[in-house]
Amino acid sequence: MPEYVRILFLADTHLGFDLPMRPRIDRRRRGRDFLANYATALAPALAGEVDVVVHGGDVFDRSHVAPVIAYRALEPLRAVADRGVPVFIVPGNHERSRLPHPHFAAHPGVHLFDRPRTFTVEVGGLTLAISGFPYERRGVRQRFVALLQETEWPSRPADLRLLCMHQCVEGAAVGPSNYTFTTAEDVVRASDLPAGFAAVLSGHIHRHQVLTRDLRGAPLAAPVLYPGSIERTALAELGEPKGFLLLRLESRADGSRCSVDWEFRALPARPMIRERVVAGGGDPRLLDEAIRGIVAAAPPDAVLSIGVSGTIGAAEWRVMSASHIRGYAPPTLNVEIRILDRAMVRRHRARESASPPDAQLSMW
Ligand SMILES: [Mn+2]
Repeated sequence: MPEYVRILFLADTHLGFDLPMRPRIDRRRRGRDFLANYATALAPALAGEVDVVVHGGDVFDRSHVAPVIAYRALEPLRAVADRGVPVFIVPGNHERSRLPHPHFAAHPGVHLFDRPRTFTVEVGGLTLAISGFPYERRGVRQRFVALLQETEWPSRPADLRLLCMHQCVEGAAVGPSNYTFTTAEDVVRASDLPAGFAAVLSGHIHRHQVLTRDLRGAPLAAPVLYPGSIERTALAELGEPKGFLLLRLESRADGSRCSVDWEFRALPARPMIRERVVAGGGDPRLLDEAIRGIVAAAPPDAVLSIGVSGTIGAAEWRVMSASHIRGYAPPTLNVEIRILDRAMVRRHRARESASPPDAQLSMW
């Protein structure tokens, strides 16, 4: 019997993102990329290459989703469980700490952290205890120690233990400026992580990272692993590799702390490009040409975000409308126009509120 456990850990799949049920217009939907990456990420589990699957939360992009989206998200997890691979799900903040349509996941091998609790499974002769709790939205910093206690983890005999959650931990970093979470109410203190867990598996932070030390450089009681999101959900993730984690936990012969190895498996992520143009100068053709130039230079499968500043009149709004840009942009491209001056947008919305939505500024 091998004395190790192989775990597939994915999180922040945000299914339902840009996936309208009745699209008004036919264009490339980023939601399909998320579904494709979700299937790719789960493939090793369906192929029998892992012993356990953990979803670290934000399965869905929203707390209310159409049944067909819930089915497409949860049925694959049931299929994994049907192969004899137990599945554990942490509800995240995007599903408001509870999974919608949970009946699609109903299977004796699918375990949901609907409250703080500890599940125990036998894998390859080892007893694996998996503790966790759903996303805590009110002051996890204050509540963390109590939540852990509510899982009753120390009272469950086990060879290996994991903690699963969907939270920020002190030291986690995001965004182009490398913003690092420190002492806010929604950040778990590194020193509150107890000894006894082989690893902490967490969703919520969309950049893949592994924390092994606190902000002062002291080693953590257990590594905190973030697989990150399976595709880029926002401009803040521009340039970040996307994927999931394969873990191998091995218990040491002397019964001391076990060893944890991890491998990041990359998933295809569409190129995300951020550009800026300045409107104004009295001739809307200049803005039209500037946007056309950016579109022409972008790879055809890019997710393009164009920030517009300057003076925007009626003619400028027309050249930035979704219907106008759709007229020349490749259908495989996603274009978003961001108006950097909020007051300009408010005035425009007030003026245009009676016109059909397609004539208004749209994100697409
Ligand atoms: Mn998320």
